[in-house]
Amino acid sequence: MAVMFSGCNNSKSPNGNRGALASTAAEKVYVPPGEHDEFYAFFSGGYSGNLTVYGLPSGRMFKEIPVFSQFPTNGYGYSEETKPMLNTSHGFIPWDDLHHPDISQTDGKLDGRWIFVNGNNTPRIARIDLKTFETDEIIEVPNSAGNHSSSFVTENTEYVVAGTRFSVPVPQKDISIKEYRGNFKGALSFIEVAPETGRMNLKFQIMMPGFDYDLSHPGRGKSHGWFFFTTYNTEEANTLLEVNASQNDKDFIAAVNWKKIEEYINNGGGTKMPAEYAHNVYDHSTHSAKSTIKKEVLMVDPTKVPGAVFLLPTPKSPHGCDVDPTGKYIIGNGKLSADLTIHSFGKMIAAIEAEKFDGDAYGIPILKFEDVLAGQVKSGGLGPLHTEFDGKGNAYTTFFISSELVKWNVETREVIDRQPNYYSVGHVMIPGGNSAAPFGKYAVAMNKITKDRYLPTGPELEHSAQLFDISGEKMELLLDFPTHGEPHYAAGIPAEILAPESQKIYRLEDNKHEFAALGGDETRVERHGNEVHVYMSMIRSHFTPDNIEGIRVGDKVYFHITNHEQDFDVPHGFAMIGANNAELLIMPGQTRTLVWEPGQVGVWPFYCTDFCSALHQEMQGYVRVSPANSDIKLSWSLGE
Ligand code: RUQ
Ligand code: CUA
Repeated sequence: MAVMFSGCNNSKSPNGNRGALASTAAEKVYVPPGEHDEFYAFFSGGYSGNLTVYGLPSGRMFKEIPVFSQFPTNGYGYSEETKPMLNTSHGFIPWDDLHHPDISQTDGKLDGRWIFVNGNNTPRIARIDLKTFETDEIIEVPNSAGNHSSSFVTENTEYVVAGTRFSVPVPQKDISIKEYRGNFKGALSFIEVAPETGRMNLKFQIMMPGFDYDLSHPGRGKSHGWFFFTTYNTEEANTLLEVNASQNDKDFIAAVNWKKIEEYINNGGGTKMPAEYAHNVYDHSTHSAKSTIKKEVLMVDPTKVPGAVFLLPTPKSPHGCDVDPTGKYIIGNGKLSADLTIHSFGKMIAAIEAEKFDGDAYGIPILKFEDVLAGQVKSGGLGPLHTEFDGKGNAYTTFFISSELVKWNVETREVIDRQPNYYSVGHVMIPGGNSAAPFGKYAVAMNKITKDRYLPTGPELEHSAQLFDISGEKMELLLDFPTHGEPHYAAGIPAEILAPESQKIYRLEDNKHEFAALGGDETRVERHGNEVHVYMSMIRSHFTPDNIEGIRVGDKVYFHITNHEQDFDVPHGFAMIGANNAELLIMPGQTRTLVWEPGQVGVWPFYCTDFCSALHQEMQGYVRVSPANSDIKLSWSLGE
């Protein structure tokens, strides 16, 4: 018996089954050592503030890209060069809540140049370069709070969009919360993206009624030029929302004709309004970020632009707002509804042209539910949240309450298959699933509750992702893997689009950092009053200079360190005892600066943190710190 039991335990999970896996599942996710995955998947980190990079189908994690949060692993947000990335109108904010990654598109197809992500808490959008996998730009979104319906891009990445989840007084002012109704407003922001550089610019905001704007997606194909936003709390309640914001049988999807608004503002429409927001840009030649505070925004009153904004009644507190690859259908995932609502873009246009309105909300025309409805998926499940597409005419909707992924046909709206999720699924991702051309081979469900799926790790467990093979009629569960932080959405792309472009080093001859020590003779130490600047270089396996004397208590020491390696995958690290920030991890050809304010007299070491050669442990140096009034002269050794 004992032998039998231990045999069982070796081959089965503790609850005695194989989680309904077919025996071929392992083969389908097995990527042999040394071989590469077929897809990159970028998972939002939610409350980690960062983005994680995984391979599919293996589920292996490759990297965590710091975006909105300080990241001691490489010094992002700690080094002088990257601190400006986290600047906002509220000052330095070293954390955010990152929800929805979206990859740039050209002609509705993923082009793999950038990935955009939103910061939910202190409203921001970041752009990450997919050559370097580094955050290149962060723009704050003014007049907003809880930037949740973001950061989705239009068919040619003309715009990346942000919509406020919480309506607030615009401009902000000191008023009673009881005066919410009519006084609080919801700003929808359209941020244009420069086609060559990706540079973001807040082109205009639309001042909408004080609803909660939850998610959004662009039109595509025929509906290109439109953007759709789900709303809830159209009741405009300001207390006990779980009851008071669920009174209306239907909330709305707001349909925004951004081309029309573009035309309006190009003809001088809109009102300039004071607003303070940070725009932070990282420059790869200076290896440094700059933060600028902007002072103005162009505000559009939608009632002044006839034909620009309409409201589509949608049951019942819709969450996800998803547009199919053809652009014909807009799916409202009414999270308190058992049925899924599918609106028809064509019917919407016809109803608008026939001016068949059913009243208005603050002057914005409301269409009739029956006039825009393409149909419903009946009894798909309970608590629909998000829908993704495979490009073969099928949609995949997550149901949070019934904890399942449901496949249905977009045209017939018949349910084809359903698979349980472990447990309580939020988003689902199919590579390219938010584009005109999805790669419908895998779907990844992102689950909120993990419970018994992994070995327990105390009260907090990582969330789980589940990989399905969706190449056949029925979905097949292949793999479970933990994800870091709380993944909301993710974005996937074939590896063959990104991998060949991935950058290997920064060229030293392109390094324009103002404190770079490029040639050997540029390494030196300079004192300007209490400020000391150390121009340092690093290469296997030494720092130049390695020993420094003449530093005093009360000095502010800037270590500007340039990595002279020009080989792929040879970063060096730098850590200084007693420095109250983090290490630096410096890529080949890059310059980074760490500030250290020595508080104690003595001789203090620094060292390289990344095991870079057999003599890595020898990669070290000392700084002699003398009393504040000492007259020991500044000196340094260059290895003689
Ligand atoms: S959310 S689980 Cu996208 Cu932040 Cu729906
Ligand atoms: Cu350089 Cu270890």
